[in-house]
Parts: sequence; C-alpha cells; structure tokens
Amino acid sequence: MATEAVALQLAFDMTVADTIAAISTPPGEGAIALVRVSGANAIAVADKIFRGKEQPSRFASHVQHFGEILDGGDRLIDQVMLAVHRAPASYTGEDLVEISCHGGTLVSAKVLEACLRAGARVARPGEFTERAFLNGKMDLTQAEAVIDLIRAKTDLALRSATEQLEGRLGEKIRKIRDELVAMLAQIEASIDFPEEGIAPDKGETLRARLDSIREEIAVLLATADQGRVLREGVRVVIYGATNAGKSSLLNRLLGYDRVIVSDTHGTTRDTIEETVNLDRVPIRLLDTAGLRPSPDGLEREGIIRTEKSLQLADLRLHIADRNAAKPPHFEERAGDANEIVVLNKSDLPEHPDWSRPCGMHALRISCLTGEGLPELQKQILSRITKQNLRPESAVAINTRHRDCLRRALESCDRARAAMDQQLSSEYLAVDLNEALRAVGEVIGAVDVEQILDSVFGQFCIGK
Ligand SMILES: Nc1nc2c(ncn2[C@@H]2O[C@H](COP(=O)(O)OP(=O)(O)OP(=O)(O)O)[C@@H](O)[C@H]2O)c(=O)[nH]1
Ligand SMILES: [Mg+2]
Repeated sequence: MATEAVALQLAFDMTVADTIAAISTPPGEGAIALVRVSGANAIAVADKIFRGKEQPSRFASHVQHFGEILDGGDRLIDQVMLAVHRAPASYTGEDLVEISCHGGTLVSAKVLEACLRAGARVARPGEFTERAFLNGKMDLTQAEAVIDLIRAKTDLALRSATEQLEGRLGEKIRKIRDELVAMLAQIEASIDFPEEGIAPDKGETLRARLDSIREEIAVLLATADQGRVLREGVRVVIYGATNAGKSSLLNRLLGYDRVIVSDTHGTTRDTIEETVNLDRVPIRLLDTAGLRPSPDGLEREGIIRTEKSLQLADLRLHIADRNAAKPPHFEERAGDANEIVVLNKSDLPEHPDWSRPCGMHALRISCLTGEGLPELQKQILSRITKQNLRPESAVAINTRHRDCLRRALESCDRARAAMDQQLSSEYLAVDLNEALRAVGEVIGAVDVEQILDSVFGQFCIGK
C-alpha cells in the first residue's frame, strides 16, 4: 500500500471507530435545534432513544419521521423529527442520524445527553467534516470551504467558498499533481533504464512541461492576497491625534454608534475592530487609541496597540481635526499609496496650520454632517483596487495552501536548475517528488495526521 494510503487508513482507524454526537445548531433560543449522530452505531443509538410508529433502523434513508425522544427510562424529553442517512450517502459517509428537536438550550442538551447515554461520545470541533474527508467524501480544500462558507461575509466570499466546496480548487491542484506524476514517471523510467537516458529533444520537452507546471502553481499563488481579503477582509486602520474624530468616523462608516465618542481627549483606549461591506469588499475597520504623549500607563499601552495595528494595515486613514492646530508630529505622506490623509470637521472653520502646502492632498470630511464621506469611501476602494486587494476571482487560496504551494514552487525551481546544470535524473526526481508532496498536502493526499488537527481544529462542534 502506498505510504499516503497507509497514513490515511491509520488516521481513519484512530478516529472513526466511535459513534459521535453533537448539537449542530448555535447555542441560544431558536425554533429548531439539530442534534447529529454519526458512526457505525448511530442508528442503534437512535433505536434506543426514539419512540415512533417505526424504529429508525427500519426507516428509509433521508426521510423524516415524527416521534418522541425518551431519556433512559420512559420520560419524554421532546417531540422531534428524525431522519436516518445511511452510509455512504451521508455528509460524513457513515450512518448519520439527524434529530430536529425544539430550539432551546436545555431541550437540545437533553437530547444530546440521551444520545451519549445510548452509546455515542461527544464530537470534537469539526469532527463530522473530518470524517467526511477521511471517508473520501471531500478533499481538504472542500473541507476548508465548509468553514469559509460558514464565515463568509460578502457575496463573493460566499461564491468563492461554494466553488471551493464544489471542488474547483481541488480540481486545479489534482491537475498539477497529475502533470507532476506523469513527468516523474518519465524521469524515473530514465533512471531505471539508464542506457536509454533522456534524449536531448525529450530534455527540451521536459523543460517546457516543468515551466508550464511552475506557471500554474504561480497563478494559484498569486490569489493568496485576494484569498486573505475574502476570508478576513482588507485591514483599514483609522489613526491620528486624540479628538480628531476617529471613533466618529468608524461609527459613520459602520452606520451605527458602535464606539463611544466624546470631546475628552483620549476617550478610546483600545483598538476596536468591526467589519463593513464596501461595494462587496469586506473591510476590517480598526479604530485606535489617539496618538499623544501621555503619562498614563493605560493610555500608553493603547498607543502601543495602535502602532502594532499600523504595521499590519493594508490601508491607513490618517485623520486630523482641521479646526485645531496641526499636531506636532503630523506627517503628510502624500505619495504613500497605503495612506489617505483625512481632515475632519469640515463644518467648522479651518485652522491656518492646514493652509497650503499642508493639507493640500488631504480629503476634507465632516463626520457630523456626512460631507465628503462618499468621496472617502470611493478613495478607500480605489486604493484597495490599486493594491490588487480587491477580490475578483472566486478561486482564491488560503494561508495553508499558500505555504504548500510556495514549497512546491521552490522544488520546481530546484528541479529546473538541476535540468539546466544537466545533473543526473536522480536529482531531478528528488526535487519533483518534493513538489508532488507539497502539492498533495493542499488536498490532503499526504501526511494526513499532521495537517488534520490544524484544519479541523478551526471548526465549530457539530460540523
Ligand atoms: N463639529 C464636528 N465635531 C466632530 C466631528 N467629528 C467628531 N466631532 C466631535 O469631536 C469630538 C471627538 O470625536 P471622537 O470621535 O471621540 O474622536 P477620537 O479621535 O476618537 O478621539 P480619541 O478617542 O480621544 O482619540 C467629539 O465631541 C465629536 O462629537 C465633525 O465632523 N464636526
Ligand atoms: Mg476615539
């Protein structure tokens, strides 16, 4: 058996033996809560706790049945709808039971308890999707798409997650893998039959093939920034002197009063983050503690946080009060593509400090009247587009994929260098094998145990 198949089988044996159960709907009150049970004994568990016209073991697959859930004795917990999804035609690929009970923390907890008493154990976060992966229902990129789907905040993020769930990224990766495998086969044949060697014309073809594989990897890698934006949003940090109107701007852009605004200098002491959707681009807006020399330890701590968030910003909004004197260390970085200078309070008279050349390139707005805000939003979007951060394509990789593909690209580069130096085919084979391994990691075809924890650990319980 190939090593990857052994690893897969091992991971499978370790985790899949038990029957697991969890509440799959979020905590809190709702009309309906869903409890899921998956594994070889899922239907037996349902038989023990369900009372209806028929036993769940006699249900046709995927059909809902009305009945009651009883606790250990004969006490009724709730009236429910129960469906059995028989293996392999279920989300996890195992026998899966879905119990829709009345929403409410206590009811669903009691139904779960009954499942546990009947022989299931509590599922870990992401364990249902992990089983779907281990049972070959989906590749790793599709499993990750499930998290993206749950977290999507814009239409495009949702479309991207849906396409990834349908396997579009997986398809591209498999194509690259197949091409690498075909190339390796040819090279390994030349190692096994050295007398035949690689003819010079074949060498040329191999080089072209490698270049085209390299290009395909590079194209996918170029989507990493857009992938980050789709999943996390563009980081836009509002900063400047105290009382400039930073918190007022955050509230304005959000459309509601999220942060306390007051004329006391140093009102905001911590960084506050909220997400807005600007023309379908997800933006992570950060309001920060105002910059000023302060003897107060707490305020200084806030200012350190401001500086940290500035280092991670995709775009900075440097805001100042045009009605007040220019702050001592105010720097107008007119040529900086990642910064927009904003002079707030345009409803008030302008302090002479802001006459030319200072304030020449600044955008004048009023958080009080709303004047200049549409123009500011336009500029934010145009800077994002210029930085190529505006997500256009629905196939966009995440950080884990990026790390794997970077390694694959490096291995391809080493293989290319080995070709150019006319090193023996063994060297080439080593590099291509490494590339193959790195590409395989994206879809979870190798080193299963290592990557599973990091991928599925991000899920909620019951998914
Ligand atoms: N006239 C006028 N007042 C404004 C405008 N924007 C904000 N203010 C007022 O300016 C004061 C400071 O606003 P904040 O939004 O709290 O300022 P900040 O930059 O967050 O201040 P710190 O958190 O202390 O750093 C408040 O009294 C606001 O009502 C504006 O456009 N025009
Ligand atoms: Mg503030």
